[in-house]
Amino acid sequence: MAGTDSGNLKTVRLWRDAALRARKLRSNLRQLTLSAAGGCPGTDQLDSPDAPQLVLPANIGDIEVLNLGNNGLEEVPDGLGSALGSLRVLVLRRNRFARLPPAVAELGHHLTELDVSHNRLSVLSAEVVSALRELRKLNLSHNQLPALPAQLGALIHLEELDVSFNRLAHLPDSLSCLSRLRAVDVDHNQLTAFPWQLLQLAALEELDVSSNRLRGLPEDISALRALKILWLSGTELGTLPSGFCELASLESLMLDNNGLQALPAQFSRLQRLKMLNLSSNLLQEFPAALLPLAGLEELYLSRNQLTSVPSLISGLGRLLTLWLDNNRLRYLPDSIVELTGLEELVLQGNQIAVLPDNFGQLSRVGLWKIKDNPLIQPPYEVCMKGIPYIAAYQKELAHSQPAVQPRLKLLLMGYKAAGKTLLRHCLTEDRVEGNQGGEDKKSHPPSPPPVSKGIEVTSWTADASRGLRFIVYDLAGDDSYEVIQPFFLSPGALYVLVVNLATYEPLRFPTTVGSFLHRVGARVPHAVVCIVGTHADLCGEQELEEKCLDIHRQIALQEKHDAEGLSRLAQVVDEALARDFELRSASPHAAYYGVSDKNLRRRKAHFQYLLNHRLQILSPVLPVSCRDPRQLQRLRDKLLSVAEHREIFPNLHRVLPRSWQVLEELHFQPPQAQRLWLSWWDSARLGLQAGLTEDRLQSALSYLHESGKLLYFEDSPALKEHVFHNLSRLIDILNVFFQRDPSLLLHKLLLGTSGEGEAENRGESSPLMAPPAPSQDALRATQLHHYVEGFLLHGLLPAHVIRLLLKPHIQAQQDLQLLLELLEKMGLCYCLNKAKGKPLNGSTAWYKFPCYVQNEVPHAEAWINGTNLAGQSFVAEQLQIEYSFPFTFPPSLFARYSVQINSHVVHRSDGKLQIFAYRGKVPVVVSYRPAKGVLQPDTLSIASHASLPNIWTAWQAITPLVEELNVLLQEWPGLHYTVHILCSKCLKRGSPNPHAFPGEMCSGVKKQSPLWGDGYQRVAAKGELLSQPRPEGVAEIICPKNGSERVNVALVYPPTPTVISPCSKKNVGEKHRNQ
Ligand SMILES: Nc1nc2c(ncn2[C@@H]2O[C@H](COP(=O)(O)OP(=O)(O)OP(=O)(O)O)[C@@H](O)[C@H]2O)c(=O)[nH]1
Ligand SMILES: [Mg+2]
Repeated sequence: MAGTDSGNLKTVRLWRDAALRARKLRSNLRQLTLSAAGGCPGTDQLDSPDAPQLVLPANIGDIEVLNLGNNGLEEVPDGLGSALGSLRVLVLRRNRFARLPPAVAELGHHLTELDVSHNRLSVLSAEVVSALRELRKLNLSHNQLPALPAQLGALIHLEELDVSFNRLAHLPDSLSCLSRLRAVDVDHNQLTAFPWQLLQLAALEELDVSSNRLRGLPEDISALRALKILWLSGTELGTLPSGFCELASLESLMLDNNGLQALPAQFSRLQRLKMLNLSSNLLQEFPAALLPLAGLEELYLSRNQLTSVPSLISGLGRLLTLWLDNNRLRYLPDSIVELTGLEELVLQGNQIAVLPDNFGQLSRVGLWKIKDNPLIQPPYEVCMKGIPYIAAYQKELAHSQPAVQPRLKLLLMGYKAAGKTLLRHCLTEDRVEGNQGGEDKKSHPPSPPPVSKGIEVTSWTADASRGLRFIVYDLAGDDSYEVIQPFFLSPGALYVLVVNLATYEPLRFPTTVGSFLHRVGARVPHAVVCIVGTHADLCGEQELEEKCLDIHRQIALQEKHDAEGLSRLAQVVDEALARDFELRSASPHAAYYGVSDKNLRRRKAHFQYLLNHRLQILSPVLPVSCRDPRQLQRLRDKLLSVAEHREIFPNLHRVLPRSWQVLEELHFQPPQAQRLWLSWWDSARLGLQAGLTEDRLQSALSYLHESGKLLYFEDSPALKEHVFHNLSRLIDILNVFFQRDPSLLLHKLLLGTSGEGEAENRGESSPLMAPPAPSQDALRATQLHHYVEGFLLHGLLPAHVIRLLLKPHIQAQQDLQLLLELLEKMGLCYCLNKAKGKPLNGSTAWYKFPCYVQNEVPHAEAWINGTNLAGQSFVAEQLQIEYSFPFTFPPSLFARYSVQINSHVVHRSDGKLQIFAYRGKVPVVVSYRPAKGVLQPDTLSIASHASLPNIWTAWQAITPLVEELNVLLQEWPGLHYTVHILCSKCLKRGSPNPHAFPGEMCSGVKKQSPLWGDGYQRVAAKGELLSQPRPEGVAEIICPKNGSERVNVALVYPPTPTVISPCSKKNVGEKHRNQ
């Protein structure tokens, strides 16, 4: 198979040819295009038993160009041969001809062009072929021809011949007589050697032999001296003969996918080469023979095994395009910056740590890909932003004093009571007591608190001599924190998964280890994880060994299972890609029915990404007892040695601009240090003080986020306006809402009321640990108790009770308001009774925290129409988009999503697994169905219904919700999920297993754009839903679950684009910032 690049290039060429052809035809020929009734054939027409009939109009004797393409014809219209005395060009492409229509022979003495591509020809009649003596161009591609007749040799005027995508194993000998042939396409056939007949064609300028198993080229290929364009992608060449280097006219050469390990030395004689594709070969060294090819403009060397690029590459001064992705490059030569004409530079998937100085000189580069390199200098986040940012960074570095500041974010995760907090105390305290003293000691009590305080962040100077610090995030294990935990998982951190070995048993692996690994992997692909087993002192020696081994074994099994699952999915995509798009679109039974090649390739790339970015789990399990100082010391040493690994944690070893350090210091100085968060503008002002302009501030903040010092959600449209530098205060506040203990909550409320009117207790000591409040009015206590119950059962709290809860943390009413807005933005709660943007006019605002909702089903009254989607039959048509999550479902996703949709719906009623609501007057249902075993994955679906003529209202209702979900899912780049549109007929029938049309379906045969892509390019996916036209000329689509049943196309495709989605928060943010 030709590679992706060759696919792209080929497409470009095809387009160019088509455009030229069309222009030529338009210029001065009399043309006629005829279509069968019903327009172009869609899926349904292809399957219909009756072939359409065409009738030729009268008086067409002077027509020179006749286009009968795209009509599903099996026979040409009657009288074709006799009626068209002047016909020169006949287009029969995309029909159903099984043989060349005999009538075509009658046109032979004047026909110069014949296009019968994309038909079902399996044989060519010698008689018809030999009649076409005047032909200049013949297109027979995309048929099923096993051979060509010898009579082809009689078409002595033939200049262009396209027989690609057939089943040819040989070419007829007579082909060698066609001395005027200028362009030949025999790609995608079953040739087993380079056809000698072609060597006789001295006029040949363009030749495509790709995707045949040639296994080598003849030495006398040198005979093709006129050849300008040669495509040899995927032909298993292995080596090139030296005669190849005599093809001195070559301008474009595709040699990708050929197992080439080297090029012949004389290759440099191909001095006219402008485009060379050597991707997907086995080159270990950059071929020296390329360096003298001074005219090269495009050079593709993707997917080889190159370890370096010679500095003489600067001699290729005309290069516009240079692709070096997916090699093993560790650095680039300094001279690469001299290639100032470069417009495309692709370096993704190498081992590059440092970019040369003055890299910013490559300012013309528009297509820039650098992902998946262990970049240190400039830092990864700068490189990702593009060449102008690199230029700015390098300029800045040159003017500032670099300072090294090793610091690493360390996250302790694990099931509740795994021993995280004690481990944190022991790891950090002993050290402090040992030799350093200072800040850390003061911030920790000598022994851990009896009750979990929730999430905590502390700083731990692990190696004073190097100044190495860990910022330790202790993520409480209780389920209630699941909804906020993901905010703290970020790339570039060290993850420590803590397991209680005393209580561990093999059956508990999924809950205590497996699910945590899945969560981290979904949020932070490629994260580095180390597994620590605590409570070793409570286990016998053999028990310890067995348990550690079991964890190790089960991790390996889980990894294998996931990787195999992904590979299988990738294989299905490959198989679908190997089939032609039209074949795929012809049968609703086919996998990826109707999905465009582009979408499939995107999906394939996503699977590849997931497979290449598995977690990096450092084995084996490290057992430790918090009672044994020696074991603790061993663990400390281990963590330090992991952190020291340059390849694993490049961040820790990089040199940072002085201004970044100043920025950090400024954030933590009074008065701003006291504030809960800073707005982007506040932060930008500090940046200016540090000498950082706004454009460069982003990189500095991303760095501070990754190294754990603050939280800055660059990718979240809702949160990127804030910089959370006061971590401990923010976390204290978040903890207040997620400590599910009723007595603690009540205690806090009583404390809050006791403070009313008194001097405010603003001490730093936790209210949790404070002594019980003085006696309260019993009535008041009962009332508060009632609120606590309502909160824990339904997630409901009125604003004034929230104020009581937050009393120790909040100064003014205004702060409370800001904080509530923040909680809404974070997707933790929403205001029940506040209309969008309107004040409450004095009434109490009630807040709902969906993660607390306990009732299984929403209150049925809200679903006034009395419909349910559980399987009854309906009068209305059902629309249901289903997201399914075969590997893992982020535990907090449904709760977060419940909040995200609030601005789009009214009259909602929430259950633990379902939300009933309305978009205007149209009902919508959002349902989460947890997995039931391996065969039925977790699903999240969005549904609505309406009568068929009004089905657009249902689309309008669910579209913003779908978009909202796509936005949310971007927070989990390592998550695999699929999107489907369930068959409305099946739903109506109450089928327990309705057919699922692929969500990235594209519209029929003509348009190849995606309905909405899922997975990889999620940003692109967003919004495509509404911008997607339905396939023209297709009214119904067959539902394969029930053979002949047809579903109205309006139930599978959204209507023509009419509505702009209201959910572009990103734009709102941008606008705000630009003000
Ligand atoms: N014997 C023994 N007890 C331990 C060890 N590590 C932790 N513990 C005890 O186990 C209990 C739970 O430990 P924590 O550190 O609070 O657990 P955690 O993982 O922080 O729990 P959450 O914060 O609720 O998720 C405490 O009583 C600890 O004293 C250990 O290595 N040996
Ligand atoms: Mg804890």
